[in-house]
Amino acid sequence: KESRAMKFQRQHMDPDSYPSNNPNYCNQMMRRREMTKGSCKPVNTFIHEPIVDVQAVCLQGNVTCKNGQPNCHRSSSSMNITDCRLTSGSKYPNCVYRTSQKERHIIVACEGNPYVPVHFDASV
Ligand code: CPA
Repeated sequence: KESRAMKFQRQHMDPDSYPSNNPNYCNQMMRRREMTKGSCKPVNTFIHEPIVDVQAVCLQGNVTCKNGQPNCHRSSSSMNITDCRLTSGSKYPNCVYRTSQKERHIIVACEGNPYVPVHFDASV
C-alpha cells in the first residue's frame, strides 16, 4: 500500500525536471501522477529540488498549518516550484490546468518516525 510519505512524493516531487516553460507541464504531470482520476484535483504544487532538501524542511521553522495542526514547517530557502491550477471552464474528465513557475518558500506538514513530509500546505 502507498504510504502517506510515498503519496507526497508522487503528488509533489519532480526533482529532475528543471522548471521548463512547457505550458502543458501541469496537464501532463497531473494526469501522469494520477491526480485526474475520479475528479480533477483543483490545486497542486510540484517541487523541483532534491528530495533530501525537501525532507530537511521538516527540521526547519515550525508554523501552524492551515487546518490548525501544529506540524507544519516553512523552508528557510526559497525553492523552484510549479503551481498547477484547474482552469475555471475545465470539466472532468478533461482536466485543464494553468502552469506557473515560481520561486517560493514552501510550507509542508510532516509526520512519523522518520519525520517526513506528508502534505503540501502552501507556498509563500
Ligand atoms: P495533499 O498535499 O495531497 O490543500 C488540499 C490539497 O491541495 C493538498 O493535497 C495540497 C494541495 N495544494 C498544493 N499547493 C497549494 C495549495 C494546496 O499542492 N499551494 O494533502 C495530503 C493530505 O494531508 C490531505 O488528505 C490533507 C492532509 N493534511 C492537511 N493538513 C495536514 C496536517 N497538518 N498534517 C497532516 N496531514 C494534513
